[in-house]
Amino acid sequence: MSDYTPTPEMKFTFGLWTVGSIGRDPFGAPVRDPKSPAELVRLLSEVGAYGVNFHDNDLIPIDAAPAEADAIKKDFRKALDETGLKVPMATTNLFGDPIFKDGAFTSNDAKVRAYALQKTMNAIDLGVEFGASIYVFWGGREGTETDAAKNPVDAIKRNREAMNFLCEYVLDKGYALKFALEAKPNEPRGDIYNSTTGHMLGFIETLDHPDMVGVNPEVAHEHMAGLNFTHGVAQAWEAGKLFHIDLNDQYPGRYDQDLRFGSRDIKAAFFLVKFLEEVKYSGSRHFDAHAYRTEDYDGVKDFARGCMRTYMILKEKAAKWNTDKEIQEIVAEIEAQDPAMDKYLGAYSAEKADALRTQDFDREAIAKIGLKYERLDQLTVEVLLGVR
Ligand code: GLT
Ligand code: MN
Ligand code: MN
Repeated sequence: MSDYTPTPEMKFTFGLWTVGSIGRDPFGAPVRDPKSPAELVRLLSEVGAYGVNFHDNDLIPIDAAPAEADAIKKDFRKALDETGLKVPMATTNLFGDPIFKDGAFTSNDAKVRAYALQKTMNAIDLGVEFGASIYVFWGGREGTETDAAKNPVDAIKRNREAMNFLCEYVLDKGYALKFALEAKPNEPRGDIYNSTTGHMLGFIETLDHPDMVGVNPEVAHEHMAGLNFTHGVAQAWEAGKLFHIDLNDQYPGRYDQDLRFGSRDIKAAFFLVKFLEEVKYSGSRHFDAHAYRTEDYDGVKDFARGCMRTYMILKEKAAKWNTDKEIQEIVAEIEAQDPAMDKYLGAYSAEKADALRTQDFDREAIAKIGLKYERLDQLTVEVLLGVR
């Protein structure tokens, strides 16, 4: 058993907005005093994180004067240099300012769409200045409360136009930067366009530079929609599109909770970690979550340490699952293939189809075989509960 100390290879990262959350919610005022970006870098270093990500306005307030912006950047840079923390990802806040009340890239107002492009170009420059190689797009306001307000096809076209423009901008500047699109079904809008990772994957293929664009799936966003997160992640991975990942937790059917990773659906978290480790996912493991509103900054550190520790524990449990004798016997049985079927499966040929037509299948006998999935799942639960 290890001591679950985070290592740089795990690439555990947090957004400034995560540990920096001051606990404001729609019903209540902040419960923690704000900390500067540099202070948050030091907090993250203390808990053992590898890196820190930011929105343009997490670092530099939207109305900061140039001198103020320079001073903040200097301070932030100093904290990064002193701690060795990296900035693997950056993003734009296209949701907080009132100008984005009807969306940014999909707004009906051309001035808003143009401003959103301008803001994003500046934010891309800022991210690249601090070393980011992944740029996330979370279109929290790209949606509607009423479909009377916007034609969804126009919204798709506007979104595409913006992505194409910004890909060209990156190419023009010669930046080594890839985009990762993050889906969410709703909140803060009533409904958000491209609501799941699957929608995003479809959308990406319609862009001018699909090779530059992947996804940033978030646990909570797929769980809000009642979906299986690992399946979405697997689809993205298989398509070569898993550029980034947002780890947290969420009860389905509730408001956006952004809970500590693994704190709600431990089995789903286990299968996710097992998947990421087995495919050797090498991107950031970014925790996009918040400490409970009940916490002070010691509690925020508990929260951040907890996210990373749970990941490391689940990684160890996955290794245990892979070497558990009884589990592996069942897995071997499940995966055993009947070589007599090889001649029918795989790529189509007319001969194969003809031969297959004449094969007899004993449907009843095949269907009668028990598959032992109950036993397999119970053994999984017992690994997780620490009794195996
Ligand atoms: C916001 C949202 C997250 C996104 C962040 C990036 S901001 O907190 O809830 O899911 O990843 O814009
Ligand atoms: Mn997120
Ligand atoms: Mn979220």
